[in-house]
Amino acid sequence: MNVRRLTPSPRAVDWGLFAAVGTLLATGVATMFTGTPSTAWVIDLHAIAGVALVCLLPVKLWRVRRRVAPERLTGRRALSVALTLDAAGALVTGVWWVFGGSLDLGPWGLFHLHIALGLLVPPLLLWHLRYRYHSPAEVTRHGRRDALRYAGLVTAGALLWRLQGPVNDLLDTAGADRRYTGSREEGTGEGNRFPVTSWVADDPDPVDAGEWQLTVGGRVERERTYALAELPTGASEDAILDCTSGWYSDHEWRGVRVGALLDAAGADDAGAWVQFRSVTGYRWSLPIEEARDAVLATRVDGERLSHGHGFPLRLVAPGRRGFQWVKWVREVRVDKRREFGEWVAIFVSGL
Ligand SMILES: Nc1nc2c(c(=O)[nH]1)N[C@H]1C(S)=C(S)[C@@H](COP(=O)(O)O)O[C@H]1N2
Ligand SMILES: [Mo]
Repeated sequence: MNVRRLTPSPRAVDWGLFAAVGTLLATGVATMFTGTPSTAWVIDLHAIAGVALVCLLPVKLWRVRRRVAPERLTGRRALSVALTLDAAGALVTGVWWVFGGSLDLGPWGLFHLHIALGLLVPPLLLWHLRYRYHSPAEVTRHGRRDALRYAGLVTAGALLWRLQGPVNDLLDTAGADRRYTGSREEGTGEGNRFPVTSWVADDPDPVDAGEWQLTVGGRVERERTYALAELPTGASEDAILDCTSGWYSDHEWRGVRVGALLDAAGADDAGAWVQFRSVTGYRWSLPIEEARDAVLATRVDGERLSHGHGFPLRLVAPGRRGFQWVKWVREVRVDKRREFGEWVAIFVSGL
């Protein structure tokens, strides 16, 4: 078989690279919100676009190989080299993760490195395109044949992605226990012994349980406050905490059902969102129907929550990614609209 017959025309390769990077960025960011199996296709698409990139990058490098000879290296070409190395790094770390790799980078690991390298590709690519842009009209000359080649490439990508599961199982790698989100299991069922993850240095002093109070307010008939001992903590929920930094942990959480708190305070009919606020300013909202089913936990697998895991009270939001499980909650607020500022708060609350 002649590889060149399978290879899209040069401009189509360039546009394919662009489309692959765009897809990888969009799906990579979207995985932040994939917490239920119905969203598994987002990661599938991410992986398939990754395979496409693995196939297209060598084609492109072969075509331009003479331009990057050391004696012909200019500033712009150095940028192209940096882009290539970064993209290759993102691919290698992604594939390595799938097959169970790990890396100890202090507070960070292989998955963080993958995210960092991946996020750097789009800006480098846009910068590169400022100098090396060609009109998409040039693609259409070979349009039909290129479309077929791409259909073949995507199919091959999907098949390869299907194969990684059996390969991981066969080799019994650490990648074999990955959830469909890409996360790997840690400390399931072992009480507080699972990773403590705070995002952007959100690291308050231990909360004094004697002074701490929970307020239920906003659009409610009667604002309520509770001391820790007053909370009606009879609810239990088995739920998986799945952090976007690549681990998950399944536990039995015990505490108070949010719906019970809303009923006691008399949530207003106009209330559509419920916001959970931490003592640190970190906060997140859920639609009110979903919030009613969520639990504010004081215990994990029968143990009192440790400080790192959010003592005295942390949100357990089944089906949501970990960053939405607010720790050290001190306020539940019912509102008509969602507060836009929480998107900022989750990044800066620790500063
Ligand atoms: N107040 C507050 N809550 C937070 C965070 C934070 O930084 N501050 N980190 C979130 C993230 S990213 C995750 S994955 C989970 C981690 O919970 P754990 O530390 O108990 O494992 O808490 C979430 N809740
Ligand atoms: Mo997280």
